[in-house]
Amino acid sequence: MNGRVRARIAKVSALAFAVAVFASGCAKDAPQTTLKPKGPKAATINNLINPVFGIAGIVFVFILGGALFVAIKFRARDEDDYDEFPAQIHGHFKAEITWTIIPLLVLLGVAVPTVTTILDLAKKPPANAVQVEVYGQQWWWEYRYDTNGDGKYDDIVTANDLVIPADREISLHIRSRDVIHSWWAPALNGKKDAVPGRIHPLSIRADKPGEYIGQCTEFCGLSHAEMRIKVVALSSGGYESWVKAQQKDFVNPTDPMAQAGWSAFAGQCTSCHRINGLTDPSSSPDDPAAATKTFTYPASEAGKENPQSGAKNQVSGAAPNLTHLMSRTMFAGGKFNLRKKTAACTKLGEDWASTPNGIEKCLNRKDLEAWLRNAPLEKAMKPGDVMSSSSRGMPNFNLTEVQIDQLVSFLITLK
Ligand code: HEC
Ligand SMILES: [Cu+2]
Repeated sequence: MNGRVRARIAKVSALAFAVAVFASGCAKDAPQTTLKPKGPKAATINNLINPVFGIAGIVFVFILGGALFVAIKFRARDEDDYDEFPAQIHGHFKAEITWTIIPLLVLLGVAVPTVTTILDLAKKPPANAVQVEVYGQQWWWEYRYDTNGDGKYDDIVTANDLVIPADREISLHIRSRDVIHSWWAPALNGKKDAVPGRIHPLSIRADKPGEYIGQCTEFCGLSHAEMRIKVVALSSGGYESWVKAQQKDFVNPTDPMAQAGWSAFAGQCTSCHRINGLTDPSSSPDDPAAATKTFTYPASEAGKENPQSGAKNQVSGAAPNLTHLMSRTMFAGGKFNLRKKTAACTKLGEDWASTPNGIEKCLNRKDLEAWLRNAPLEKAMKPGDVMSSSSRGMPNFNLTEVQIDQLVSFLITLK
């Protein structure tokens, strides 16, 4: 192969690589693109991106084109050219004014719409906005709702899926329990950091019902990449019924397997997880279904790291509230889907279809069992979720397979 052929091959492959990199930006199924806004806030941002990108493109073509033009037109043609100094234009008044004023005008042209966009996005949400506190944890998002307008975010406490009504403004109050996270659902608005000790406002609004995907965008530890965001926008009727369902308390399970899981849960899981209105299975050991005494959580845990102790719906501070676990679409910070569509699955009864997005799917029993078997297992489950008394994660309990089956039977009743 001679040198020229080799150089050509190198050129063609460099071009092919550049095209491939460029084309990879055009993926069809790219739910996290900011360039396809699905709500007015994101549309406002997009309306700024487009003209600014256009201006930047013109500047790019103009400058590079000019540089190329000069480089080619005035290139050295023979030996003498190397010694000759080009004509100097230092102090050329007209030229210097021109190349100062043009960039100034360009920057002004970009600054005006930028500032109006910032002011637009900073507008206070209307009084009837849905109020939700977003609470960043290592590594999952908790969502706490104030549905009765008393200023306390204790009416619904949930995790992973942020359920909202479509076509209504949602006023988010973004906080963090531990480290700095950043909340970003690109189709709905820009990102906002979640910083311990601060509350950052962000409004979102989805034009239509649907799911809007995002993720934590501030490195927050080992499982940062597994701290996903999913906004589930429902019709207003769908949202109202979701709110009603979420405010229902725990119902004693009747299936014997689930009852055994209930006892196991009360014994091992309640130091971290809350279930609203959980009754105490040990108050009536012979007939757990008859248990009526409300479960009391260990005194050591009461109010610990809990900014709203005494709240109506229990916030544990450090672990997801599981009262309506089965109404979610994913678990463990969105690392796993809670449901799976498989041909041969066991349907889980009538209520099963009442997922927030109304899609009937089967339980992802395999991952849920694996989670209980050993959540912190490196790679398999969630790295960094290592058990120690001070750890943030879900520990390994060394549960037996029988206990795992019982616990899953119990968790399934948390609709
Ligand atoms: C030491 C505190 C702790 C204990 C005890 C604990 N968990 Fe967890 N659990 C967590 C944390 C923290 C998470 C969230 C982890 C994540 O998403 O990274 C979690 C997540 C879960 C989830 C997923 C929930 C969701 O919405 O993402 C389930 C289900 C669960 N735990 C069940 C159990 C069961 C059953 C037990 C008792 C056998 C138990 N947990 C005991 C801390 C705990
Ligand atoms: Cu994070």
